[in-house]
Amino acid sequence: MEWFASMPKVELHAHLNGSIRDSTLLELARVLGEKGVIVFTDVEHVIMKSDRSLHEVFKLFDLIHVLTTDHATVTRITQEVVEDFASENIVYLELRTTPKRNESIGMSKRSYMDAVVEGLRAVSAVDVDFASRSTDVRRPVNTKNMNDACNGTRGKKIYVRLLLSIDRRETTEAAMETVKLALEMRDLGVVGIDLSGNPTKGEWTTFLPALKFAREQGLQITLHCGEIPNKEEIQSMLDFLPQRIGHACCFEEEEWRKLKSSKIPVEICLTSNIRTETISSLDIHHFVDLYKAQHPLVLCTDDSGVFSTSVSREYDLAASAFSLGRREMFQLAKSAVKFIFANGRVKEDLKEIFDLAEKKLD
Ligand code: 6MZ
Repeated sequence: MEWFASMPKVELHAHLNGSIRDSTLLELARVLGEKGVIVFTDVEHVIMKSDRSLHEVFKLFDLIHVLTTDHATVTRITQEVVEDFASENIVYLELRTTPKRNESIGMSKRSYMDAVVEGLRAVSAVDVDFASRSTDVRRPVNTKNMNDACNGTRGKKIYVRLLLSIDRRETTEAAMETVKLALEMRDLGVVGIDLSGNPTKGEWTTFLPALKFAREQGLQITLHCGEIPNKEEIQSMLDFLPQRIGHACCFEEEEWRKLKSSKIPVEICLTSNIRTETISSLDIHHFVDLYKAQHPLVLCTDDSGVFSTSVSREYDLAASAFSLGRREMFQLAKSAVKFIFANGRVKEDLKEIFDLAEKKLD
């Protein structure tokens, strides 16, 4: 674990509201309990429960969203989530979140996102690079100011880019609004669009117009794909050729063939898949087959708070479950740089970070 924590890593599939510290959720619940908005003891039990079905996970998200409604809390959780990832040597983070409207407290999708950006600005434990297209100029990597990987020194700098999520409960219009917001916020580090939410809800065709528009405008796209069996949807998603997909659990032969020939990178979330019982055990996880086929893969947490995990834990888990050595795990982490949505300048910087760390491997 220690070793994986000290190695530089990239996180490409992390939902903001799924990555909140338990201690923060409990504190927020206590305050709302004192105000009489919720019954703290009921909520405490739900937050601390360790195994949840996929259905229960989405019920938990509805509760988390009650706890994190206001702008100040959104700012706070963003700051904490970035600090937590930086503390385990994540050198590049793509953080995704669903812009939310809540008229009763004057929150629009834009003001929600402004609160997220405020959270990035509030981080002081590390240097956060989160913008922008206008600074797309290659700068020399400052080795002193960079994560000194593999010697235990904690991170000093993290690149953060944002993905705006479309929730599967949303309408075509709401999805389009999210895409327009993403375009408006490109200079604030927004690089793409994610389609997520309860996979038993909504129809793929509802989101297609917004996703096509996003692509035409040059945004990158990642889709939650195959969290439940749905052959028709999985095939349509693969035919759309997104830049990445998340999960890819409930595929059949034909979909595996399509995926492999398309070479669409897959964001793999081991603990999430096991905890939600989407995959029954690690020894039959599709990681093995995709890894052997040299299909582009990246290990991610999904919801580090909800599933009590971290990127380092996911690497540790993969290494022991699939008998992979440190070098192989390092190469896996390094290869993720190819699949990030940020521009060439960031990719070059990250390559340099990984090359330097590689020289220090035993
Ligand atoms: C699908 C998921 C997810 O956007 O409020 N989300 N969607 N599958 C998953 N795997 C278990 N985990 C999280 O973060 C929480 C939201 O992310 C999506 C859900 O829409 C959830 O409400 P934000 O920051």
